[in-house]
Amino acid sequence: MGSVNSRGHKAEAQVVMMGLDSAGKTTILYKLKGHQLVETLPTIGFNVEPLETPGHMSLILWDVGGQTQLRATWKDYLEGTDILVYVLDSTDESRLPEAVAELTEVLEDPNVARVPFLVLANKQESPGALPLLEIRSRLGLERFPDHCWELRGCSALTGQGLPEVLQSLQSLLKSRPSSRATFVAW
Ligand code: G3D
Repeated sequence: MGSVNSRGHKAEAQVVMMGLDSAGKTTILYKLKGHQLVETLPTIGFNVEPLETPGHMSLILWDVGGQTQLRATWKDYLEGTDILVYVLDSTDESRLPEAVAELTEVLEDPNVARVPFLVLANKQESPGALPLLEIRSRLGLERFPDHCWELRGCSALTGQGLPEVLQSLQSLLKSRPSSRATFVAW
């Protein structure tokens, strides 16, 4: 996955964004691109966009469809991944165990061994959103000591927390392949 430059290195970092359907992945992708109004349809396959971090690091961000029948294809996107972004719907408490189980399965794939990951607790502006501390404890991310990770709250609807997402991607890219865990509060 991704283009290779003349020195045999990938020209841009490959960032793969996954999560259950309706978590807000496509909205996040296009909000990060600077689009104000985003009308989304369920993603069949993937959306992909180039992005740049504040420190001028170039990324290719893949938004992979999260409907149940598409999750079997997630592993096809993992080879060559530099960072995994996993989006949660903070208002969907009933599907949080399912989301955690799917994340665990992804992180067990050998293609993402030691790959840093960023968990985005989206829809934090919603009155029904679970607080970040609660989400943190339910995720149990300490189970993955071989990965450098961050957890962030955000709202793709209001844009709150999205500039910090780009900063996190930049710092996680720089951190590779360290295994330090980081927690960033909403
Ligand atoms: P997906 O790509 O993960 O499947 P989408 O998710 O980006 O298609 O978003 C699913 C629904 O959640 C959309 O609403 C979208 O507007 C909404 N959404 C995305 N981000 C946020 C957020 O931060 N806050 C709130 N409140 N809603 C959000 P519809 O109504 O079109 O299904």
